[in-house]
Parts: sequence; C-alpha cells; structure tokens
Amino acid sequence: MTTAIQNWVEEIAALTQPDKIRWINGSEQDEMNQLLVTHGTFTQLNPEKRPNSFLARTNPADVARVEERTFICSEREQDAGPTNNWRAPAEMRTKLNSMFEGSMRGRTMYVIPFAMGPIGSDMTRYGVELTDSAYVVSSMMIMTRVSDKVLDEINNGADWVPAVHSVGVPLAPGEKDVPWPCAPEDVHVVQFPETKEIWSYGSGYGGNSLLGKKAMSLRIGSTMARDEGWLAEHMLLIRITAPTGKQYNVAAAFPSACGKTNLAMLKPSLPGYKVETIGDDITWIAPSKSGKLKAINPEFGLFGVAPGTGPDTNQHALDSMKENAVFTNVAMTDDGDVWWEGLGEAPDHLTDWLGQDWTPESETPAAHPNSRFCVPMSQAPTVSPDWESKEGFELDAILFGGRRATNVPLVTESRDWNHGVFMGATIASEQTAAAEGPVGQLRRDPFAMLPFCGYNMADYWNHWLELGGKLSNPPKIFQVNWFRKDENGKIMWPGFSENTRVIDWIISRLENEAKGEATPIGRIPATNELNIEGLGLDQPTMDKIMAVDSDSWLAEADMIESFFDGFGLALPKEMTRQLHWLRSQLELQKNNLVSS
Ligand code: GTP
Ligand code: SPV
Ligand code: MN
Repeated sequence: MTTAIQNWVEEIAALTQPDKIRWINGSEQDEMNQLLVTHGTFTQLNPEKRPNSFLARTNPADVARVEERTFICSEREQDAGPTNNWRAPAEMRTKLNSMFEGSMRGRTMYVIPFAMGPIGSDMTRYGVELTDSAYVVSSMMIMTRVSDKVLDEINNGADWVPAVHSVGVPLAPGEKDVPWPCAPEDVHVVQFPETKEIWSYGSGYGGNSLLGKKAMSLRIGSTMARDEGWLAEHMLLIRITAPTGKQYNVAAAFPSACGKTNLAMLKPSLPGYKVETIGDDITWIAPSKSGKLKAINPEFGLFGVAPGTGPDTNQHALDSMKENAVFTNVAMTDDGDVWWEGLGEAPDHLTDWLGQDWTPESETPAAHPNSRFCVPMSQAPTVSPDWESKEGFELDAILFGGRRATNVPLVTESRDWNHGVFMGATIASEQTAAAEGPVGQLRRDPFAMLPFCGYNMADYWNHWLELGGKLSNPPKIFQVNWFRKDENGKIMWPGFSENTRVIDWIISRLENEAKGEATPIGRIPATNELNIEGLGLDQPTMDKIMAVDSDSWLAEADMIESFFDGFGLALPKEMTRQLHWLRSQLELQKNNLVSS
C-alpha cells in the first residue's frame, strides 16, 4: 500500500468522520447493487425482462450537472478565464473544510482506485475517489476501470488524482437514511487544476459525483493535457469501415445531449458501411510518432441519455442495455421494466420518475428529460474488438457540432487546421436538459467544452493552434448540424442512421473524390454530391438544410465578436484573423462576388 494514499485516506477520514472505511477492488458490483436495493436507492427490475438491472430515482432536486456550482480554483483568476466560475483556492479550501467536516458521519467511506484508460497505456491516468455513496461506487465500477492494479501502478510511481465526494447528509446515531441523500442547496463541484485535486459535495448525480468523468477526464484532464502536450476532449470516438473496406477513425465533439452516444453507435443506413464504437463521451488525444493524432477513450462504460432512444432511432443503444444496466430517473412499467419518451407507444399505466402514477393523459413526462442508462462499454453491440488498444487510434477527421435551428448547414469542411480551430471555438448550441438552466436557449459552447475546460478557454484555443502546428498529418476538421429546422419548427434532416450520408461525403472529401462547394464558412457538399437517395427530401428542402445566408452569418459574426471580446488580451490573434476573413468573405458573397 502506498503510504501517500493511506495518509490521504486517513486525513480525509479525520475530516469527514465516517463510521467505516472500505477499500474497493472492483469485485463488489453485486454486493453494492444488493446493498442499494436494501437501502431503497435501487429497485431491481424484472429479471425476466431485464436481468441484473436496476432503477434509481433521485431526489427531484438532483437531476443534472449544476454548472453554476462548478468551480475552477486556480491561483490567478485569469487562469480560469471568463467562462469558468473562479474562486481563490485558499478561500475555497476554508469553505470545503467546513462543509466536509463530519459530512460522512454515520456512513461508510469507500476508497475507489480507478484508471482512466486501459491500465498500462502511456495515455492512461489514475485516480482515487473517496465517496460516501454506494450508488457512486456501483456506477464508478461501470464507468471506469476500478481495480487493485491501479494501486500497483501508483505504488510503482504513477501519478494519481485525489477526488473527494460526499452527498453531504451526515446521519445521527440511529437516524434513518433516505433513498437518495443529497444537499442540493449546497452543491459544490470543485477542481484545483494546479494541485490536480477534486472535491465534490451535495450531489449524487452523474458528472457531479462520478468524478472520473467530467471532473478528472476533462477539467483536470485538460490542464494535464495542456502541461504535457496532448488534448482532453468531450468527444465520441468511432472507427468507420467504408464500402471500399478502408477504415477511418473519427472523433466528434457535440455539447451534452446533442448526439454523441447516438453517433458512437450509429447503425449505418448505406450499404457497405460499418461503425465500431470506441468511445461515446470523452476522448484523449496525443500526437503520434507519424505526425498524426492518436486517441483513446479513457472511460469504461456508457452513461447515455434515455429519452429519444428507441427502435427507430438507435437499436444498437437499446441492445447495449438488455442486462446489467443501471437506469436513473426513467419510468417503470407495471411488469417491472423501463420506459421513456421515444421508446415506443406509451403503456396505459406507468410509475413515473418521481414514483407517481402516470398515464398517457398525464401532462408531465414519464421519464426525466436527463434520465440515463449506465452500462459497460463491452455491452455495446457495436463495440470495436480492440477498443481497449493501449496504442490508441490515429484520427482521420474531427467533427464539431451542436443543436442549431438556424444558420449552420448540415456539414461544412474547414479550410485547414486553424480554420477548424475557429469552427470549434465558435460552436453554439441550444441548451438541453443535461445541465440545470433554460432549455432551448442558444449559447456559445466552444469545442463542447464550456462546462468542462479546466483553464482559460482562450489559452485552450491557443493550445489547439500550437499543437496542430506541430503535426505533419493532422486530421481534417468538419462542422455538422443535424438539427436545422424549417419555418414550422420541424427538424429537416432525418438524422440518426441517415447521418451515414454525411459521413459518406466526409470520406469522399478525405479521399479527394468529392469537390464540394466553397462558401464563406467553409466547403459544403455541391449539389448532387450528398447521397440522399430514398430519403424523400426534395431539392428545396436540401437547399434549406445547406444554405449559407450572408445576412444571418454577418449577424452571427457579430455574436462571435462579442463572445471573443470577453477573453480580452488572452484571445489568440489567429481567432481575430479568422473572424476578419469570415466577414470579408460574407461581404463578397453578399455582393455576389464570391470566389472559390
Ligand atoms: P451526453 O451524454 O449528455 O453528452 O449526450 P450525447 O451528446 O451523447 O447525446 P445523445 O446521443 O444521448 O443524444 C441526446 C438526444 O439527442 C437524444 O434524445 C437523441 O435521441 C437525440 N439525437 C441524437 N442524434 C440525433 C440526430 O441525429 N437527430 C435528431 N433529431 N436527434 C438526435
Ligand atoms: C454530459 O452532460 O455531457 C454527460 C452527462 O455526459 S454527465 O456525466 O452528468 O456530465
Ligand atoms: Mn457527455
């Protein structure tokens, strides 16, 4: 046992005062699940329908990430940047010390050694989470590699990230616990990027409490990546086999609840295509010896949005959760199985995510919009046989996307790496239920990393620019938008499996087969280049899906400028240069002078 970990565990135990300390080695999944059933946190689903699967209902006030309670505590405010909530480390430490004092009283403190990435890969990083929640233990065992071997790696000198989590509800002697203890008023999700520590208080949900995920793999991960010369990204990772037999590795960054898990498990609609899943939410990327970028998925499981997942949209996702699944905040059928909006016709009666009776006449959704399924990655029917490769996968293309009802065409290719970084930096998306806040409102979400970048976003763009400059063979960068709407508010592109057609065009660009059409914002498919055979989409609709309107893009350029202004002197000059170029091209197009 490393004394460093032992000392730290004892120190945190002295602060939080748990009744017991329990070291987890990865073999405790069944025991934890049974404990959670006994406790009332889990309901076991009908084993005939869904073997070894469970439903958790949270406190209704603890259903998503809480961004306004997520803090980056660097010594200097400018190192957190204008898009993060910054607090001075000393001030935050004082606060955390008083919040965590005695916070685990009456509970067990679990010690979870975990690996982000295949154990032994040089891209893998290690962490230890202390938590007073058995739900977190059970979920961490699905989402990360929890193992004694992690302690061996640490003993052999590997660095590790300490992460402390408490639901913030100490129990007095003899006091009965509630099924979902949490302290929603006091939620704090705190990252110290300089000392690479995580402290999370008050929430048991998702990224707030499974600290290997957003907190370590992205917020702390992005700062490690900056210091060490790699990239920690909110991206899915897939390997596509084209009808030619040639394979392409593609990573894609979309904001939360904008389609990563779905694209990661794409069921191709065009013959001859195959998609293998490597990751669905987080990708770590590093320069390879051959001047390319190589990527791994640091996670071990899927934590996917349930609503909208159905036989018509993503059968592969459904097949991944036939057994050994933990569902949170979905509805339950009368025969002990799960249901959510989008799964098919609603049964006559359900128990909704709040535990109340529900019928199709009910006015509230049966499943919470951010309800989730959690399963081991190995259960995805599409998982790549070598998804745990220690070497990683060399990238051919990177996609950026978001939910845009207007302006942004179905697919646009960047001119080069720097233009691609500008595309990533200017992604905007309509907000979803994945985080607390107004759903539907448009906000800039650069690189889909707004809630996840552990340092100044402008410095992060600079890091991307610098790293790209060192690559002899960088991936091509594209922007996609599955969500453009017509004047009646209907999404025009069929999406899901049909996104294969966009991938098909992207590959034809990688192969230099399609020419595309230059526009001020980048290259889009020329008329007839995108295979839309059998979709029933007429040309006027396709034109609307692809349109690049000068006036609305000039207005968009103004929005981008005011967003950029917020970064002051930290903004890389290259971003300003790209914006000028965009405006000049838009003016040319507006005056019908567009060149190509
Ligand atoms: P996080 O796990 O929060 O990061 O979300 P995600 O980016 O993995 O999104 P996910 O694939 O779970 O999809 C979120 C929602 O978008 C679901 O309700 C999907 O049904 C819907 N969705 C995904 N892909 C498409 C698409 O191509 N078209 C349309 N219209 N909806 C989609
Ligand atoms: C996201 O919000 O991007 C998620 C869910 O993947 S959570 O793990 O809660 O962050
Ligand atoms: Mn995500």
